[in-house]
This record gives sequence, C-alpha cells and structure tokens, in this order.
Amino acid sequence: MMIDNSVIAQENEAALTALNRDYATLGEQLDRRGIAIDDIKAKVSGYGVAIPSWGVGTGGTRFARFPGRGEPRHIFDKLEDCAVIHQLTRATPSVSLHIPWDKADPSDLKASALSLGLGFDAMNSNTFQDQPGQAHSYKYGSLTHTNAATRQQAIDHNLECIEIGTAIGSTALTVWVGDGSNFPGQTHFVRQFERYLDSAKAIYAELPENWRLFTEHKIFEPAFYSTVVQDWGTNYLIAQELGDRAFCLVDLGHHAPNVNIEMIVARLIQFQKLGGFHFNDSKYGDDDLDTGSIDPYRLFLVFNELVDAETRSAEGFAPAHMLDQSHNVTDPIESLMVSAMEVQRAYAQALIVDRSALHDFQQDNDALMASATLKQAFRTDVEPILAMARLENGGVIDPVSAYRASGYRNKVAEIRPAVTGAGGGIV
Ligand SMILES: [Mn+2]
Repeated sequence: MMIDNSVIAQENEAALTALNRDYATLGEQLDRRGIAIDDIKAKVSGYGVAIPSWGVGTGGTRFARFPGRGEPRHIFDKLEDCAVIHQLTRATPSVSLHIPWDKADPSDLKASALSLGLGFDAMNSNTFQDQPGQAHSYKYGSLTHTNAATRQQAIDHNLECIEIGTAIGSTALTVWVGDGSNFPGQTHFVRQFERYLDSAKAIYAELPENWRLFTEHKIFEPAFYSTVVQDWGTNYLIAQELGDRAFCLVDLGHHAPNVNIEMIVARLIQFQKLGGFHFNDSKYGDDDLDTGSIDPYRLFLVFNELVDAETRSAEGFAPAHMLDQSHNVTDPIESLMVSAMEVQRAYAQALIVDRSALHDFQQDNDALMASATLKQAFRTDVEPILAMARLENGGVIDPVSAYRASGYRNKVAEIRPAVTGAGGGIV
C-alpha cells in the first residue's frame, strides 16, 4: 500500500462519529421516500471508474505547461500514483494505458498492477503525434492520410495496442484521431471519411473476439476547420459500419457548448451503441476541467439516463467509465480523487430518483413535477453514502485530507526529479 495504514486509521477515527450520525440522518430521510440507504451504498460500493495513466501527470495548454512536484517519470510511477487514488477512494480499480507513452514489458506492467491491486481498462492508441524514428508523419492525418503507407502505419500501431492490451488483460481499444483539416477545400470530406472507414475496418478485423472497439468523437482541435470524427452522428455511422463490437465513446468535453449530451447518451443506449465515457467538465470547450467542477447537474442528468437503462435492463448496456481530464493547476492525485467521487455522487443521486413518480409525471405531461422529481434527487446530499462505502471498503472518509496528511507528494518529490522546461503540451 502506498499510504501508511496508520494515517488512514487516524483520519477515519477523527471523522467516524460525525459520519455515523450523518449516515443515520440521511438513512431516515431516504426511508421516508421508500429508499433503503444500504441498497444505494451497496451499488456505490460496486462502482468503479478507470483512471487514465496520463491523468496523473500535470497537464498544460498549447501555451505552456507548468510542471508539478514529484511528477511520475514513467508508467510504473504513474501506476503508483493511481494506486494512491484507489487506496484512498476505493473507486478507481483500473488504469487505462496510452501507447506509446506507457510502453513497457507487458509482464512488468502486469506484475506492477497486480502488486498495487489495480487492473487495466481500455488501451488508447496515439496517432495524433509523431514518435521518434517513425517512418511516416501524421502531420496531415493518420488513419485518413492520403498516403496509404501512412494509413498502414497508423493501423499497425493500433494493432500493436491490441497486442499489448491482450498481454495485460485489457479487453477494449479506444481510438481517437486528430485527423481533419485547417482550410476549406483542404480535404475531400467524403474521400477522407472513406479512408477512415477502411482503416478502422482493418483494425476491427483484427479485434479479438472478447474485445470491444470504442471510437471517440471530438468537435475540433487539433484540426480547426473540420474534424473527421467530429460528433456522435459520425461516430454512430462508424460503429454501424464496423459491426457489433464497435461502440461510440462519449467524452463529455468533446461537444459544442449547450449540446444536450444526456440525450445523445439516451440515443446511443437505445440503439446499443454506447461504448463508454470519458468524464470531465468544461466551461468553453474540450476536456480540460475536473469532472463535476462546472456543471454537476449535467453529470447527474447523464447518470440519470444510465441508471434508467440499468433499471430497465436495457439490451447490450455495459458502458465503460473513465476519467479524462487535464490538471494544470492542481495536484493531479487530488483532482482525480475528487473527480472519481463526483462521478460516484452523480451515480448515487441518480439511484435515488423516484422513477415510478417520474414515469407518471411524464405520462401526465406534468413538466413541473417531472423536473422537481429529478431535482429532489440532485439536491440530496449523498456524501454520507459515498463516505460510508469508502470506509467499509477499506478506504478513507475524507481522501483529500488523508492524502495531504500522508505527505505522499513530498515523499515522491524527493525521488522523482523536477521536470524543467516551459514547453506547451496537452496530456
Ligand atoms: Mn477523451
């Protein structure tokens, strides 16, 4: 274990009396609404969200990156940081790797994860930047490049990700490409998308039977005029073209402002094409802010759709859950812990929605009471449920407090040399 158990015990002891009282009070309140608090707690206990390996490093913008202290030097440091997050929150049992950033001997990766009590989530390929020594540049695209050899290189890279993933026990590949164009007329939309589909089909053809392929859409950037996989419509077309094991991945930050993401989620569930999520939040665009930091109600509304699907056992419903956000000004471990808890909170709030009342209000066209039914769940402070679930699973009542008390960041800063240089860079 990365954090000394005595720190956890001390922290929990200090907060236990208050938690027991708060849990009892909330339990009584939920009981009046016909909800058994222990049932909600059990579901929250069984819930996990994956950590992206790149999330434990400090992020940046295209203007600059301001390094943090004790940043992970390689995947094994990253796994240790991920283990801290899981040890304290008990909410993040798996890590999603990014190749080639996290490339290492698969048996070493497996051994490290095993010793830290972690598993591996979806593999992520990278054809949005050039790696040292690669034969063909992705400057003008990867899976959609006009040059067949460049496309093949990008396909081969994805196949390598599957190979590494198979060796470490992953069962999904997430493909996001930055392909697009910067000028009107630069690319032929139809031919470019044909090339994308051909390349994606070549990857899909090599997908192991028990694997799923997730394609991720993103409205813009790094291409600023057009993006090949720009929205859920294009993403759905891809999943349809490829086959039963191809699904759409929804990154909350990858939409235009004001887009109704929860409705997209409902559509994808209805047509059995929801692969999973990258959770984050944004004020203007992209995936740069912590989950639930800007619009927790939207996160709740997304979970409302997920719990609705879970409740009616929607066919083919098994979305993967991962955080994907950039931490520019906070300690990434703290941000990821808080974000994992925000995701759990949205799940717990969605679980206590009175679904039969909501159904009746919808049938009766009682818009006001339907909305109030959702608001009642959203306004409920479910923190005692989350904290009790953490405690009973061996975690800590207040993860950020325990993390700070542990001095973990200071300890790793002594071992891991400070990163210098003022280059830009998004992680
Ligand atoms: Mn993402």
